Amino acid sequence: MSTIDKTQQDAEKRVAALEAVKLIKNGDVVGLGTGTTATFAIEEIGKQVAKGLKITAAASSKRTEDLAKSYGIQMLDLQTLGSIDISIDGADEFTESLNLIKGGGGALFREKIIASLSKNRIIVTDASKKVAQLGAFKVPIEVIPLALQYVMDQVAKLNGTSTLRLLNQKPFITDNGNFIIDADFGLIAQAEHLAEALNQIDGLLAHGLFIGLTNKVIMAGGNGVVVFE
Ligand code: ABF
Repeated sequence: MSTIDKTQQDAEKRVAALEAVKLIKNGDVVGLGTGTTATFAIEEIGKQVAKGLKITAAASSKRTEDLAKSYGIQMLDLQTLGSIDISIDGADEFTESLNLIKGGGGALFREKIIASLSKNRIIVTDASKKVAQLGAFKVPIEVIPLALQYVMDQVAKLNGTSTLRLLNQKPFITDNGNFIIDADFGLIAQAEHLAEALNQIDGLLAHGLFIGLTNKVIMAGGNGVVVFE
């Protein structure tokens, strides 16, 4: 991607994020996503908090938690949280039926818990994330390390090709101390079925197919903001 394209994409991410932050009300418990688009939202929430917006929040990753704290946002412990009013997070791919692939940043497990706890789940994206069918982006899968080979073998039975995610030539380690495999299933004809099949694999903590976990996608593109709901 050229610098101009990247600048344009960042501008779109910011527009979408700011639009989502308008949905937050005083008193809300807010779920904070991870990634560059969610970061634009967190920065804006920080500005609104400085101006007097009263909210509390829960983070989908350590880096989001640190960022939110740096903006003076009051953070809650996810462990004891029974409900979240609104969450704002990014995605790697989405369809008009509001199915997603998430987890490119490696925070998919907590992102899924945040989405599951949330009454209003908002996804913010630039126009590049919209697809007719999920699957060009590989499906991130968080795996308990000792089950790595077992999970990769089960993924292969579902016609997926697994690649262990690396960082500096070592396995990428999630906030939960686990590995990520990126699984290539090709274009996914029936995402619901694949998600269900992956859910059955022991040792697989979470996968990046988010089915029925989104109320609204706010996408900003060259023609302005488009909302899918
Ligand atoms: C998180 O950040 C992830 O689930 C997704 O992988 C990624 C989106 O990235 P970005 O907002 O940086 O494009 O929401």
